[in-house]
Amino acid sequence: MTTQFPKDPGIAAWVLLVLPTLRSERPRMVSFARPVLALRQLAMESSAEMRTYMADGERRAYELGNRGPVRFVGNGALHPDIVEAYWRCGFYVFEGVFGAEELADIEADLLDFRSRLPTHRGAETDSQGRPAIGTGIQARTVAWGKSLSDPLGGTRASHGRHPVKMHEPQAAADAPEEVVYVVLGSLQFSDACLRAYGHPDLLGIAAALNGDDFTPFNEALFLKDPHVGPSVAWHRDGVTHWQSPNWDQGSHGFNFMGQVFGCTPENGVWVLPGTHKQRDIDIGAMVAAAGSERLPQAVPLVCAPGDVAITNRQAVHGSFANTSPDPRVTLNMGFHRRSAVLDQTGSGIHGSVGTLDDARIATRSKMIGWAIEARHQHYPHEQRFEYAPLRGRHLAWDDDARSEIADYNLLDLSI
Ligand SMILES: O=C(O)CCC(=O)C(=O)O
Repeated sequence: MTTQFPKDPGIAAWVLLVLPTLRSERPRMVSFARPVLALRQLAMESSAEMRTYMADGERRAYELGNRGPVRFVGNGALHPDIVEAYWRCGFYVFEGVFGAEELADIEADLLDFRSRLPTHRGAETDSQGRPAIGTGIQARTVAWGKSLSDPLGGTRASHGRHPVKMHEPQAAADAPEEVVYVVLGSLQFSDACLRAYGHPDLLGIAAALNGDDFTPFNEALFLKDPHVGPSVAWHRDGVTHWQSPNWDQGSHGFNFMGQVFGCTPENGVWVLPGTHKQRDIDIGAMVAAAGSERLPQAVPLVCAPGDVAITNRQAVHGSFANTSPDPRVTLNMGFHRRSAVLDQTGSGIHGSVGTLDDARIATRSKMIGWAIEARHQHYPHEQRFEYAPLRGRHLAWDDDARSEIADYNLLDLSI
C-alpha cells in the first residue's frame, strides 16, 4: 500500500482531535489593571536583569565546547568530539554550514517568500492581491502571534507542553497588532529552503546520529522580527516516548536550526544543557524555583549567519520575545531514528494523527530525495548525499513533483 500526498486518511482525525485544541490556543490577555508607572518600573528592572542574564548566558554558552565546523571521519561518521559534545550538552553549533553563495540564495528567496505572506490573520491574499502562502493548504502553515507576546505559554496548545507564560514586553505603539512567527511545511513554499534541506553535510549528520535509515520529522521557518517577534515558551518537543521501556537521550530526534542572519541571546533559542537526558522534568517547578522565566543554567544558541545549530528535541528550550533590533530567521529541519517513529501514532502537533507506518514514512521521506535532486540542479558540482532508503531510486525534481508536495506536511512524522 502506498500513502499519497496529501490526502492522508488521518486528516479527519486531525480535524476532529487537534483543531479544537489549536482553537483553544488563545493568548491570555495582559491585565492593564496595574498603574502605568508601576508597569514601567517593572519593565525597567526586568530589562536590567535580563541584560545581565543574557551576558552571563552567552559566556556560559562559549564555555561548553560544543561549537565548530562540521567534521566527518572515515565512512561518514561524525567526528567523535562532536558526537561527545552533542550528547553531553543536547545541542551543538555547526559553524559556516551555509556559505556566502547559499546564504544569498536563501535571503533572496525569503524576500520573495515574505512578500507572499497573507496580509493579516485569515487573509487569503498577499499585499499584491495574489493567493497568499497557506491558501488552499489543509495542513497547518502560517502561525500568527501578537507583537512581543507569548502565544503558547500557559495554554493547552501542543498537548500543553509549554506550561509557563513568558514575560511579554510592551510593544511600541506603532508595532503591528499581529505578526507571522512560524510557517510550517516551509519546503513547499521556498525552493531555497528545499535546497538547504538537501545539504550533504546536514543529511550526513542526520545519518551519523540517527542511522542511515533516518526519517524526516517536520520543517518550519521561525521568524523573529526586530522589536516584535513573539516568544516561544520553555518546552521540550517529544510527546511519545517518555515512558517507553527503551527510552534514551535520542528517542525524540533533533532539529537543525539553520541561521540566515545569525542569532543572539536576545533573539535566539535558549537551551538547558543536559536536560535531554532526563525523563522527568517539571518546567513549571523550575520557573517557580528560579522566581522568573530566566532559568539560571540555560544558555543561548549564539550563531553567525550560515551556522546551523542542532538541538535535541528532549532538551528544555525556548526563546524570549525579540526586543532587539536584530532579525532572526531559522530554517528548522527535524530528523528521527526510524525505529522511534515506525508504527507509532502521530501526535498531531505536526501533521495528521494516524499510524506512522512504513507507507507513510516512505511517502514523507520522498522530500529528502526531492531536496537532494533540487540541490543537485542548483549546485551540480557538489557531491550529493546518498539517502539509503532511496538508494537506486531517482526522484525527478520537476513540475509534477512540485504539485505533489502541496500539503506534504500533513504527513509530518510527529512523535
Ligand atoms: O525558534 C524558536 O524560537 C523556537 C524553536 C523551537 O521551539 C523548536 O524548534 O522546537
